[in-house]
Amino acid sequence: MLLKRFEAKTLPEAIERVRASCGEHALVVETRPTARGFLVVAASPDGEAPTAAPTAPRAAAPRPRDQAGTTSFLSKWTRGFQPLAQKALDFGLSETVLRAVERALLGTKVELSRAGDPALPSLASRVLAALVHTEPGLEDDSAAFRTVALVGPTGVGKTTTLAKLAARARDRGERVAIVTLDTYRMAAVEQLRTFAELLDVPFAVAHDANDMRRVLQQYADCDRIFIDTTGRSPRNRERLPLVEGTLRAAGASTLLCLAAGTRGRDAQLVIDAYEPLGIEAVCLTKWDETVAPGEALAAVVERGLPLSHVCIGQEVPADILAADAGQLARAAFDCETAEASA
Ligand SMILES: Nc1nc2c(ncn2[C@@H]2O[C@H](COP(=O)(O)OP(=O)(O)OP(=O)(O)O)[C@@H](O)[C@H]2O)c(=O)[nH]1
Ligand SMILES: [Mg+2]
Repeated sequence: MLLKRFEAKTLPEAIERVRASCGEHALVVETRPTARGFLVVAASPDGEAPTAAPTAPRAAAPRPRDQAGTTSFLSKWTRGFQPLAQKALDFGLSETVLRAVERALLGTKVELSRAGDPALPSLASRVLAALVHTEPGLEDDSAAFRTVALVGPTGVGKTTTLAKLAARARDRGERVAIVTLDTYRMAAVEQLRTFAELLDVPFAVAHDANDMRRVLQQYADCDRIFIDTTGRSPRNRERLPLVEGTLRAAGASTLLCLAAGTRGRDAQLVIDAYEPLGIEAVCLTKWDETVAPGEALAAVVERGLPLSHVCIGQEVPADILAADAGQLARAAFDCETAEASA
């Protein structure tokens, strides 16, 4: 069984899509409002052919009774799922995401009432991987990411990530240009100019929306234009409308850089702060600096945002990987080291 995600403007529309795709006994794992309407995560029960029957999908299956009858912390989970849940919690994954995975597993043939089903870890990883959306648009020729702005809190690695992405694009044979809006921090322009020189790609500074339009015309023949922005505390939204206007003028897609070690609530705060810009994808940076990247990862998953890359060090351009949902999910359940897994 694989989880599928259904988004629509209204909940009834989303449920209708679930019904059409997963059938009358669809297992609804999660429903929640999103910026664009409603998201429903659901799956067809094993072996059931999808139908378009007009009855409502049933709610998620109840958890089997905890046979141990204990009230300990771990009894929150089915016995079979407990060891995996513990690993994933150590990794930082949220209970919300884990609960969704466990519920989805209840609709499968895997044994959850006792520990040790050998099929469980790989199936759980597959279910979690289905919840992790990835965005390959920065690595292929999709027009959506032709002009991309890197945004995020101070010091998360926006400029470094931009340099890594620009180098990868250039190495694929794309004509690349770099523009910066960051004239706020001292030496920010020089930092990026140096990267641009090392990469041998054109570089410009834009001070406002008019500047940005002019610069983009100048780079009209480029395949990819990367825009760097000033780091902002997520609690200071004052200058955001200005950046928003300039990025809209550029028609830029927004890549949110979020440090992988950010705690869950703070990650939600960052996402809230940058949501007005319209976040097209998230890059988890500094994966190498944390032992619990799951909190930031869970925040991204819970908000239904796609993940584009994971950054694993300071080296440009080597320390960046395209996000791989399967590998991230296996890392969460296996507690592999970041370098080996991301
Ligand atoms: N360990 C590690 N360090 C990183 C990573 N990405 C960037 N850094 C380092 O983090 C520091 C800040 O990186 P910048 O790219 O300047 O961050 P920024 O978000 O552009 O910073 P501001 O423009 O000041 O907001 C630098 O020392 C980078 O080398 C990463 O994935 N892992
Ligand atoms: Mg910077």
